[in-house]
Amino acid sequence: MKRLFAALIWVFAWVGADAQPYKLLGGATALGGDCYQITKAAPNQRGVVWRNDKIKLNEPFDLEFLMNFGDRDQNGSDGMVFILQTAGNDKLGPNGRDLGFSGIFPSLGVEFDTFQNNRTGGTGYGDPEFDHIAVVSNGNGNHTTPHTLFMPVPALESGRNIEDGRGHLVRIAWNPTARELDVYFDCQQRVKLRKDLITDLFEGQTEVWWGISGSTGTAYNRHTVCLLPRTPFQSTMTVCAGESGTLTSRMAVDNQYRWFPAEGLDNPTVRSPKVRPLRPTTYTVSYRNHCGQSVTDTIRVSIATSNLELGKDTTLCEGQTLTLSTHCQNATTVLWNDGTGKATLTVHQPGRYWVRVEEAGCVFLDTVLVRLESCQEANVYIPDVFTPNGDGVNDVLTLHYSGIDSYEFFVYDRWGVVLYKGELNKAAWDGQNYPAGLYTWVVRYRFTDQKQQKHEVRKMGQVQLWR
Ligand SMILES: [Ca+2]
Ligand SMILES: [Ca+2]
Ligand SMILES: [Ca+2]
Repeated sequence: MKRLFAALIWVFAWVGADAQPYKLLGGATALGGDCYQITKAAPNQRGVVWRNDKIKLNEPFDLEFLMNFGDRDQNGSDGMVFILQTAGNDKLGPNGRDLGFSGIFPSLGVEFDTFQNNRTGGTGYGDPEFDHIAVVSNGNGNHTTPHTLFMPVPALESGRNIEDGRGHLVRIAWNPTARELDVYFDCQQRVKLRKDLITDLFEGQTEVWWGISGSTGTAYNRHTVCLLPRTPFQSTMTVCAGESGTLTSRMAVDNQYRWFPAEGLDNPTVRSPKVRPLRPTTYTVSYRNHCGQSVTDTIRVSIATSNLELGKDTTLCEGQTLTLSTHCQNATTVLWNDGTGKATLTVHQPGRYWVRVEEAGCVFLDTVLVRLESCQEANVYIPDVFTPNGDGVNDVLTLHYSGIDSYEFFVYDRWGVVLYKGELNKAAWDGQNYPAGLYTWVVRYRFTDQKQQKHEVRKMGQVQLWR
């Protein structure tokens, strides 16, 4: 009887890896949760928070932040920049106009710039007078150079000041298929950049460090950022058969979720219902996002099953062996109750046997009871005396049998030398030229029982040769 015991192993691995999710450099400090102060409100500050979970650019990402640029509009500076880079997570540029970002390359930066550098002319830095968003590469914030990939636009469509002491919702989304980077500020799309980041910027590397830096100069502000709960929305998930998993929606602004269908869910109105589907199911969840938009996401839940099957409880004929098999082609590990790890187990004794296999990240268990049975379906009989003296009576040693498919019959002398080997339909041992005495025999035979199961039996005994 198959029994399943399963667990999603990767869930535990993921929790373990999340223990130290960020690295702070410069004046950056952790504020608790996923919030960081990048700079305090003081001149000539700089700081960066690097996340330890690298981003894969060959997969989509969709990140949301709450950025606060301080409350000093007059003499406030310099802003923050969202960075992707492959130089390492020990990098921090200088303070001032490059937002703690210069000198880091290869890199891409989405800058949120609150200070117009060189506003009176000079060498020119290309900063407009309004608080702006731009996309720049390789740590160079000078918008008069080709390093600016997306020219400055007002952070808010209205061009209003963003150093207002309030948190601003920033969303940065990457679509690797369209090779498009989208930046939203307070729910307004402000940037749509088409660029092959992997090839054009990162020399083919697909995994990049990511983080947020910021700085102040002679003018200053306090800069903070919070990563909004951003459980990466899975479009597919797998639940081990017989076990439950957890669906997770993105964060809703009003904490109201509607999952459909409700079948297989413990509660269809919470953000993270437990799911135990009886069949593969596509669930949809509707909610309102931070921008107040009604959003629908779908998750396809599949069920990981196993071919593990030790079969029904069975019997073992006395003196025989039985072979148990997992029938699993794709098991990553196998463990039988005797500690062995092969796909099959040879059973000599009755008892309860169990096996544990890991397959597709799930654990499956099965047990089978093996009872002892005296099988009368096939038998052999070998006399214990024979007299090869030519009198026509009992002159040869003959193996008597019934119900046997095949056998081998061996006679040994006292030193273990084979004197005779008999097979099905082959003549019996005539014992000629051998002295009177005790000889050992071994017979190995095979038969098929009424359930069409094949068995092999080995028997051993002795025969007295008289003259
Ligand atoms: Ca600036
Ligand atoms: Ca700028
Ligand atoms: Ca401003």
